[in-house]
Amino acid sequence: MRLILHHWDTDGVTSAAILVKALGLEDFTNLTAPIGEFRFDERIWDAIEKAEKLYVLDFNVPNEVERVKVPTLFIDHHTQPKIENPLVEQVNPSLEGRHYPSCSLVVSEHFGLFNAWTALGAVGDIGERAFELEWVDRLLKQERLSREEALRLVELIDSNYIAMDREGVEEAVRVLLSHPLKKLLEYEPWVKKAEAIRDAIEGAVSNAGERNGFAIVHFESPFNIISKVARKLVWEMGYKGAVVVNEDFHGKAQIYFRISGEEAGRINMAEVIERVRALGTNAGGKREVLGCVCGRDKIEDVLAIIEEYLR
Ligand SMILES: [Mn+2]
Repeated sequence: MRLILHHWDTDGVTSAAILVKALGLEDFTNLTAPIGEFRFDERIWDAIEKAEKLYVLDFNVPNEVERVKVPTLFIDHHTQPKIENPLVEQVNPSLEGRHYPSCSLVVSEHFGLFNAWTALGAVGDIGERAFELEWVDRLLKQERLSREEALRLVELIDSNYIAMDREGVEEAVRVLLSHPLKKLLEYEPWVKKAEAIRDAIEGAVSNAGERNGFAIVHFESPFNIISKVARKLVWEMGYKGAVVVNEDFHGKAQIYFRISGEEAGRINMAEVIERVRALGTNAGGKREVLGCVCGRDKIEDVLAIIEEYLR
């Protein structure tokens, strides 16, 4: 059995479809990891045991790949160490200091098969900036896809993982292989998921309260939309920052704190992250962002810290 493990996003799904088509695989299994977790779970390790050949695409898990005991082709574009496992052929231009916008392009170059899937992988990973790349434009034109249609297809394919639908992500590879892209613009399971996600984002944003120019939003949703809600509030609606709380994300709490570039000169986010982490939460982020997953009983404590910085 040929086993393909791929990232859950559009770049991972298109990379898998390109590989299947390039190799003319009739009989294959494709799996993705538990969404949001960069590791192989038991389901994946069980499948690897039955596999005669493994492909790992756009999924940056060098430590897991070091442990596999079957011949493996590991294609990626993320920065990662050189793999020592002799069973693994690692194809990654970043090892030679060359940065690729998507794994789909690495897969296409490796097999010499380029189509609109290659372009969609790049649109998925770097957004509208992909349209500045000559080859993206050319491959989309060849399939008579406009930029808007390409962005919409990425939204539709990504709706599977944003809805935390692991099975949906895995099915997406066969859906791509069996439909022309134009038809997929109306593929109902994806259109419905994308619609539900848009509604959930709109609903959260429209419930925003305000304090000292910062938006404060509480909602409950099984969708992983918290970063999109915060971006919308700060980038599109002009708040100085946003405190967003998903009070029930599969039984846990998600808390997200995003500030504008201007506020980042005033608020020491590294310090906020440090203090939130000291509560025993799983927190991380960068200069303008704090993201945190914790027990629902910790919400009040985390918010108490964040509120000290909203003055
Ligand atoms: Mn990628």
